[in-house]
Amino acid sequence: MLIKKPDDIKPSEITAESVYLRRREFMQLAAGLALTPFIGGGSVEAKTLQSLKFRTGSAYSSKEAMTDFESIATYNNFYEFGTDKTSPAKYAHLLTTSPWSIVIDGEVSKPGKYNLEDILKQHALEERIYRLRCVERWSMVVPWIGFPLADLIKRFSPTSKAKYVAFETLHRPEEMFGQQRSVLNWPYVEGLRMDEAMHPLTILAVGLYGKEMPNQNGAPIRLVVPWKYGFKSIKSIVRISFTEKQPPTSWNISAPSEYGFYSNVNPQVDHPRWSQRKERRIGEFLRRDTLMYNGYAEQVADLYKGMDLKKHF
Ligand SMILES: Nc1nc2c(c(=O)[nH]1)N[C@H]1C(S)=C(S)[C@@H](COP(=O)(O)O)O[C@H]1N2
Ligand SMILES: [Mo]
Repeated sequence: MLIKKPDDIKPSEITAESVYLRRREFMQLAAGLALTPFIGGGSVEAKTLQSLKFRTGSAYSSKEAMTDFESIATYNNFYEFGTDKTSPAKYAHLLTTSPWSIVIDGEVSKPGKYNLEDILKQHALEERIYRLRCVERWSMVVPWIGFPLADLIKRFSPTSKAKYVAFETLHRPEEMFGQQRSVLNWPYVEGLRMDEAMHPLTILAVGLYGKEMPNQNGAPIRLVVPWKYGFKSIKSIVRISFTEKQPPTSWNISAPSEYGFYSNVNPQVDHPRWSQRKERRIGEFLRRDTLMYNGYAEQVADLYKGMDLKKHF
């Protein structure tokens, strides 16, 4: 996100499925030659995505047209697999997502290391169709499958000292070769204020389009905070910590003048290097006006009452 000046999406960047699949085969071959140690003899086939059971019809879902699956699964930001939009779809299959556990620690009554399967048994899944707005000025509408983060937080009962929730992505450079270069401070970390984390719009997602999460979208479990720029929605989470102090966040560490802790979608606050007033919805030609809080102002504006949003960007 820092390396190239963001540009509009060229149609050539979003390839048709057949082209993409053929190119992926080629890239896997190339990866096999160049990156043999990371493949480790395992299968290089992308995993077959299992269907999930879930409820539909959430009142929080957007009624806008959904972005097609191919675009959602081939135009990604996941720097652990390279900085190009197309790299995650090519290389994320190298990540082993099972078994998976999550460490819950910090200011919490029930700390521990929990198997993801055991956590998921406690939560009914639902579909949430949300707008996602990247700081690079493109947007999508994604039918996520997940459950409210608030439900998980209540289950582990944070102490009264817990003011923030911090999240950490897996650090496994042998499978995430992007972590072999210091593009970012690994592991990727993010955080929310407790009231943001408890907000009913905030979910942990384990799938999209009715199936389990493609690796490139953050399998097996990622955060989705729809009123914030996409980078707050951290992927492939292995740790959730409850803290008294505001936790560090990867993009803020990397470029503090460009990425603040809050990172709410706000067309009135320019990124230092570009305006945030407009966005390109993937698949559309004309740009749209970017909406305050990505269109979720009615639900979330109260959380920021009295805050100077130019200072707390
Ligand atoms: N661990 C991790 N999480 C991440 C990122 C990343 O590079 N690493 N990129 C972020 C950015 S900048 C965006 S826009 C979204 C993209 O999510 P998507 O690829 O599912 O559309 O993931 C976010 N979560
Ligand atoms: Mo992003």
